[in-house]
Amino acid sequence: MTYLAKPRLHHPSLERNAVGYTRRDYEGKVSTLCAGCGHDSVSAAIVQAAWELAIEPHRVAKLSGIGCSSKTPDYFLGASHGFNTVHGRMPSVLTGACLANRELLYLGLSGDGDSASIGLGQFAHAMRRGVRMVYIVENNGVYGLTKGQFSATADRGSTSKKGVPNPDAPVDLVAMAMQLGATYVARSFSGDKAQMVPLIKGAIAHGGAAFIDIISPCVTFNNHAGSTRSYDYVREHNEAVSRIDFFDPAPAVQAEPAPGEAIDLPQPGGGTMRLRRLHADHDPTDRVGAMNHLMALHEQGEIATGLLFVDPAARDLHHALRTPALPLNRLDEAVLCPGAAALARLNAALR
Ligand SMILES: Cc1ncc(C[n+]2csc(CCOP(=O)(O)OP(=O)(O)O)c2C)c(N)n1
Ligand code: SF4
Ligand SMILES: [Mg+2]
Repeated sequence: MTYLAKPRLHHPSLERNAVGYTRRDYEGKVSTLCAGCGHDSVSAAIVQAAWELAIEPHRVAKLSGIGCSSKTPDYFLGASHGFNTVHGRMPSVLTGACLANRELLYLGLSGDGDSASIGLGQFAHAMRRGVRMVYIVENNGVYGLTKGQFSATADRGSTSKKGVPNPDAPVDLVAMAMQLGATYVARSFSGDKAQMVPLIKGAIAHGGAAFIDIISPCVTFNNHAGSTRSYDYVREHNEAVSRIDFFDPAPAVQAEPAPGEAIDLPQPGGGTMRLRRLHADHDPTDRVGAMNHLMALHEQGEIATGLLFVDPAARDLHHALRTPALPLNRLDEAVLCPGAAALARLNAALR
């Protein structure tokens, strides 16, 4: 048996959201990951974010590659569409689905091996093209599913479970996403649900290429002294650059922020993000400044978490390609076959 189904019965008094669903309606199957795996906390944060935003589960498409991280879409949003693709190929399948039907919310779930090793090219092109998606990497620095080899995000000098140091320089997916043109870039830690949930909500509302790298420790193969992806290491070196709150389009109550402490950023996909800067020199709308800040913290051995960059006026691939608002399978014959006169006009324009 590869999964366990959860009981369908709900207690009648469970709290319901604006579309009438309880949190249980956003859950998936019982996880088969190792007890304590960071990936399960990410799944719980996705459930919470989708429930709070009152997203109808049938409006979501979850896509993933291969790995323990890529198994997680089975453990949340059980009533949503899902496609477990090939190792490293999730971004191109997601791009195709997204272009065919812009009415769904696309959640791409991946691992550091899936996105920074075999899938690095796919990751890069999805970011630079501005695919409208929420792309989450559950980053543990190893290939968990194949028993703990270093992945491309492992820090140079960090050691494997058997004490062997990694000789290679790490790929920083956050820095790459910013450089390549992603318009919402964040990093979080699976041990910090209070930070993860609003970051995921902000990414969902963003309406462009949103990327979140979540440090998600592998308790079985990469949680020892010498690892820079262990729970202890990340807790000790986590430097939050910002805290965000996310408000849906009709917030009931909004507390007034103290002057200079917060900025409100309306999102192209709806809603408003209120961002509290924890570091006075971190301006999340300044891509170059955000990259400098990220690098400076990295040089000090710190891991910058929070919303690192956001472009509030983001444009996505639908805008660039002028795709139709209707899903392709709902375009009727009049649109698809405009007739001989239109074809003649087109041919004449090309002569
Ligand atoms: C084409 C191909 N190459 C290699 C593999 C073997 N493989 C399966 S999962 C994986 C790495 C997964 O690592 P990551 O994406 O970091 O996920 P994690 O298990 O750490 O969450 C590899 C190399 C495969 N399934 N397919
Ligand atoms: S092997 Fe690691 S990544 Fe995979 S489920 Fe276990 S703890 Fe999680
Ligand atoms: Mg991994």
